[in-house]
Order: sequence, then structure tokens, then C-alpha cells
Amino acid sequence: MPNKPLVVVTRRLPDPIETRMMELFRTRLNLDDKPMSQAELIEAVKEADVLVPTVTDRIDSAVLSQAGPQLRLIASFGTGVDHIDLKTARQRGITVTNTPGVLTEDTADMTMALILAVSRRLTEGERLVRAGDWQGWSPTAMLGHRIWGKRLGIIGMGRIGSAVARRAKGFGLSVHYHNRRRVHEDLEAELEATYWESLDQMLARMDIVSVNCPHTPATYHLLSARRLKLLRPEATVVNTSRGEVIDENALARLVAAGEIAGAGLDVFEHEPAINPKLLKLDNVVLLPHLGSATIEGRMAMGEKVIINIKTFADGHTPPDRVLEAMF
Ligand code: 8YV
Repeated sequence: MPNKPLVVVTRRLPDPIETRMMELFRTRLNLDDKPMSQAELIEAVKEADVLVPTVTDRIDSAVLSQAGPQLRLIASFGTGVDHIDLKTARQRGITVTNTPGVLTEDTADMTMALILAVSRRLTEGERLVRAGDWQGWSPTAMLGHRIWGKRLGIIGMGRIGSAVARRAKGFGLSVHYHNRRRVHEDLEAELEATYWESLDQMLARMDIVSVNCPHTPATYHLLSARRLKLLRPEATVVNTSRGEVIDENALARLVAAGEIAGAGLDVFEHEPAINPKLLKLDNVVLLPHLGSATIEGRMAMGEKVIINIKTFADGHTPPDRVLEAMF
């Protein structure tokens, strides 16, 4: 890897990050911020020493198989790596890094925001006011549900799941979780969290379910139609992870049928396309993948990308190297 590698950045990043990249590397920016097509990505990997993609790029085997031998690093801007074919990258000797840790708190905040928005009908109320349809306060109007004292089931007790649990305790929720592995007993004690080895059993008992696990082949449609049917009709579902973890069609169907009380979604199966069935539902809150969208978060993600590239270019193992076994 040359000391000043050719770095291709697929989307616009915060100005200070792009400027620093220009100082450190031979950097090719995407100033008009248009998502790159698969053909453009293939052109990029033929030349780049380092590719800096985001969640909007699909770095699949068709792209990677066209990469020139100079492509040594994919320094992704984001934590999830489901848009990158890790196996093919490994086979081709390409290192992959991500930006974990720096978007934990923001994503956990967004999870709580969705829980509150769905339970207390925030966006419905906002729509009413903006439409000029509010007739004034009434004792029985727009009643939602109290969250204090309810049960929250967290699917995926990693960094973000734990950060959600800490917040949830403050809101008086009792915390339950399902995870591939039970977390350390000290963490479980700190979070006062109840572990369910069986996801099915947990789902049937929760008031609110939050998806906080990564999307992998093992978690694709983890909330399948069958599992969603296990939820109680008062239950709500929020997702700040990846749309693919939930069978979106089944969710829309069950919410429409009143078999699930509502949902809060920041992520979708076919982003940016939104399932039209979801758009029709008042008790579903839809956000445009805002989980980590803070200025502070984006800056920290960019810093991590730079550190990963610089460390790698200097001949060392980058701090946020992604291994297939982690996902
Ligand atoms: C990021 C995310 O904005 O980091 C992730 O995994 O889902 C988002 O919050 C996006 O991935 C950036 O590429």
C-alpha cells in the first residue's frame, strides 16, 4: 500500500473529515453526493487502494471480483457491514473496517424516541396539529399507553442494546433480552435484565420489542410472520437496526389487522423504498434512517475511518478490523 493511498469516498462526508482526508491521502470525493451505481463502484475498485463506502453501497461479489489487486482496504463509514460481502473480501485478501462504538448512544436515543413516539402517538398528534384539525383538549382524545412499568424485550444485547437498556431503566421499563449468548452476569446485574434463551417465549410476554441486533444471514427475518404472531395485541415493535431483521410485509399486515398495536421503524427492508402498506398505517412511526444522524456522531465516524486508513497505510492492523466471525 502506497504511503499516500488512493482513497475513493462514495458519499459526501462532513467537511472537516473530507478536508483531512485530502491532506492525508490522494482522495477522490463524491461532491454531488449521488449514490454510486454498481457500474461506478466497479470502476472505483479497479483503481482505488482504499474504498470508503456507506450503507447505501452494495459491495457484493460482483463488485469485489472486478477489484484490482491494489484494493487492500474497505474502510466503511458505519457500523453495520451487511452491505459488504465479507467472505469474498477475505478470500481476496481485502481488509474490512467499520466504525463501532461512536454511534451507540445516538442510536439508543433514537430507539427510545421511537418507543415514546409509538406509545404516546407523537407523530399522529403532530400531523393533527399541522393539518389544522385539532379541536382543543379533550379528556379522551388521542390516548396512548404508559411505558412506565411495562416490559421491554431487546433483541441483541450488544453495545446498542445495552445502551437502550440503561435508558429504559430510567423510564421505568423492566428489561428483558434475547441474544446469541447470555451477557456477562455483571452486565446483566447492572442492567437488571432478564435473559430469554428462547426468543419465542420472550416475544409472547413483552409490551415493547426493540430490534438491536445486526443483520446477518442468521438474523434475516428473525421476526418472521410466525414469530410476529406470538406478540400480544397490545405489543409494539421498534427497529433501529436493519429492516431485513423483520418480515416487513407480515408486520404491516399484523398491525393493520390489530394483532400488533403499533411499530416505530427507522430502517426498512428495501431502503429508501417504503412498503406502501406501512404508509397507510397511523400507528406506525416511520423515520428515514436517522439512528446515528448527529453531527457529533458523523464526525466521530469520519475520524474512525481516517484512523483505520492511516493505521493500515502505515503497515499496522487497523483498530476496527471486521472479521466474518464477528457477524
Ligand atoms: C449509518 C448505520 O448512518 O452504522 C450503521 O450501521 O446503520 C447508520 O446509522 C450508516 O450505516 C452509515 O453507512
